[in-house]
Amino acid sequence: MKDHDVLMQSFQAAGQGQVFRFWTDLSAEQRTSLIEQAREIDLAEVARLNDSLVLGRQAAGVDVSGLEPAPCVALPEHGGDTALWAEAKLAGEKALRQGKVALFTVAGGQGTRLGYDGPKGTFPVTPVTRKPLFQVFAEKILAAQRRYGCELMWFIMTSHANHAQTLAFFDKHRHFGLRPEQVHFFRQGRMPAVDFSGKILLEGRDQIALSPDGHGGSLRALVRSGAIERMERAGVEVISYFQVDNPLIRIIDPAFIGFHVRRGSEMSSRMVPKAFDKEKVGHFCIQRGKLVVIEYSDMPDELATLRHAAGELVYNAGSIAIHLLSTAFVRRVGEGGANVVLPFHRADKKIPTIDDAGAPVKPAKPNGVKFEMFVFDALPFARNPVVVETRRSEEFSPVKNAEGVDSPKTCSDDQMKLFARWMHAAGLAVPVDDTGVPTIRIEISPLFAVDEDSFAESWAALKVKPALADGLAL
Ligand code: UD2
Repeated sequence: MKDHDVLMQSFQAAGQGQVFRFWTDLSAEQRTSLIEQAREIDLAEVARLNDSLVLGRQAAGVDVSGLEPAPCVALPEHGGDTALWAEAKLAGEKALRQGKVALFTVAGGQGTRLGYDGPKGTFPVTPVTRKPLFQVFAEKILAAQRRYGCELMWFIMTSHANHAQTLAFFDKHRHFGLRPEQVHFFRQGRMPAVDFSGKILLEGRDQIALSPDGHGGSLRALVRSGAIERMERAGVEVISYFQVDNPLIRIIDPAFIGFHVRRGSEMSSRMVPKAFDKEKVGHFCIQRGKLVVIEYSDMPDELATLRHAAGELVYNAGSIAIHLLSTAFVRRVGEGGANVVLPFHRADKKIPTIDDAGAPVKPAKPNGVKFEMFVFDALPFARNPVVVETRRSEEFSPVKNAEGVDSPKTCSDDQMKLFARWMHAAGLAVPVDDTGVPTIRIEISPLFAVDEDSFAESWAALKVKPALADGLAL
């Protein structure tokens, strides 16, 4: 029997034979493509997920029992120990100089909310020169390499949908000054969507409805793609994990790295106090002794809004999806031993499909379920996880929506506010409105400065200082 007959039979046996119901109509090429897609599917995994998440044999929803607020390392201005912060910074700088740190961007999302046609990392994000997100990160890497005298490996996880475009973009822009060999791309895994009775959906006669398996899928993709092995061979011990949508992020922060290393942590996280009660960020909590993140959509309102007598929020630690992971931990979780399996989450969606005649169906309401893993679900498996506070204004302003909160406009304003603060600290008079947004357009490349101190240094070193009158791009 041919290989594909065996595969088709296994689908029949699993009650998923409908995937091949147009087989006789397909060309040889279409058949090969359908077989390749089918090979990506782990039928036992789908059966397990159907049982637990779709057919309702397990209580639906995330367990929110027994929650307590998680302890965090506070910033010095919020009572954190200044000496500890200084020691952490030194330890992080040492790890960087020793080449123990690599960067990892998850860029496999579909960016639907932004309505931008292209990989999100190619979105022009800076206020004056409209640099794309990928370039901002590349320049931060170049700046860190200069400062720490090391070469940093950068891993970028793409999706099937945006992989080729992402690679072409880096080629076209000559990797923004990085060596092509230090930038590594790999695609994340996909999961099939099922209807409400657990049947895998077709998107076309020769196309299974497959979609990215969530940023939590990055851990197994790091292992399966060989990225972890590459890191191990290069002596990398710490992976700086970040999302593609946030240009403010300090992707190489020695103090954060230092806390992670000194605590012997396997997975560390950045937190900001929530901006308002129901901000759309995860909540760091302790649940039966383990650190967990409860996503905003799962957090009961009464907990999200609960306040201490003095008025401050009890569950105030917001997750901004910035983590450090140890290489050994990613290998352990990514390989998925019996005791370290990341759960899948169910998302009911409108999934374009076809009817029995093969005609396209655009559903008006959710018609099926997608399965996704979240990276923060690895936290309960991590030894000594540490949560470190950061300043929102210096680290977090994602581009998610076309308008309103977390939009290109708010992100551009936040970048300019930050640059204006550096400039004010260096004694420059930048005109700002009452919210701190400069009234002239300014932009500072990471190659010029990455913080207040480096700005002061670079500015002092400029022989000819540019005028500020109409704006400034350094
Ligand atoms: C995420 C967090 C939220 C908060 C917020 C901060 C989840 C579920 N929630 O919300 O708690 O920290 O970020 O910005 O994570 N991605 C992939 N592959 C996928 C799916 C996503 O690479 O299959 C990437 C995507 O490209 C992006 C990141 O993961 O860089 C976040 O994805 P999102 O925008 O869907 O997450 P969001 O805004 O719901």
